Amino acid sequence: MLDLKTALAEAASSVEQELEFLLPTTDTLEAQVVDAMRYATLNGGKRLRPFLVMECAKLFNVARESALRTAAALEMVHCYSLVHDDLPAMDDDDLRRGLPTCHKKFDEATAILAGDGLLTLAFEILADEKTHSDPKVCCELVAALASAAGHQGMVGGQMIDLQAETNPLDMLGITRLQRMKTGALFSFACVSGAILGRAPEAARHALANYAHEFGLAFQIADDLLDEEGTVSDTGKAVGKDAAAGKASFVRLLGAAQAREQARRLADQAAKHLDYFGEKSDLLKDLAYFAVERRG
Ligand code: GRG
Repeated sequence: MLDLKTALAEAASSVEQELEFLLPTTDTLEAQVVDAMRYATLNGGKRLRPFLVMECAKLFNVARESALRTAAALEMVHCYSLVHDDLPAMDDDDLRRGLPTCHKKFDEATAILAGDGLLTLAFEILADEKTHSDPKVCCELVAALASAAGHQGMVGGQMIDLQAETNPLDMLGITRLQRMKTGALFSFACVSGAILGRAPEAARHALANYAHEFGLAFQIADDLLDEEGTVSDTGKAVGKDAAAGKASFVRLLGAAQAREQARRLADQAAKHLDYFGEKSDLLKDLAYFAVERRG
């Protein structure tokens, strides 16, 4: 079996090609927003969410094109969230993935539109029969991504996060916030494989539980990187959350305990995959990678 590093690189390269193919190009008057959509998406990134889609889809022998299109659609939603998160009205960041943020490269209005364009294109892709021949499966994908990205998921979590600067949260509050803001897209990444493969309920449950623990472990690692990482590790500004006085797992638990908790969560995430046997080994490895990563 491939080692995780090679498998991640292969998935990243496949999704890059698919994104390149699915993202429009134009020389008509609206070209600037299309250029900004491409700039915000074809710019590196770890492509962890697409990898999760592809690996989970493999558990159910899903056709590669279905998995790739779903992976690319999800990455577009993730990239939209990064573009909007970087705006002056939100985190006000100049650097993303080691490059100028979308509003710095273009302008604020273009960045807002580019995010909107990516979000809506993602749903167009999922609704297309090329993603799955059964319209019910397409509808299920669309509904699941809408709920993960919307007010009960990422958008709701972002709202709570913005308010957390003035309304500090306790452990339960932070866990709920992170489950919504970061965890919901990871859950979609895992469960979409099961939707595409029309998997039984028990398999969906196992993947949803894996995604839940994975998302929290990933977030704790992100908090640790914000406190301990460097700009060259992460390709973005660091230390901002702490400077803004935002409560985080690391601030509440301290770095050592937070790291321990992240490792425990990775163990638990891996345990949920026992249901799938050794076919899920790379997903197990990914949970540990998410905790130990440096960027
Ligand atoms: C604006 C609706 C809206 C939501 C924004 C996802 C998000 C919500 C904000 C991003 C800010 C942030 C640092 C969140 C913490 C976790 C996270 C999503 C990190 C970035 O994901 P990675 O590490 O990034 O997978 P790459 O660049 O590798 O894709």
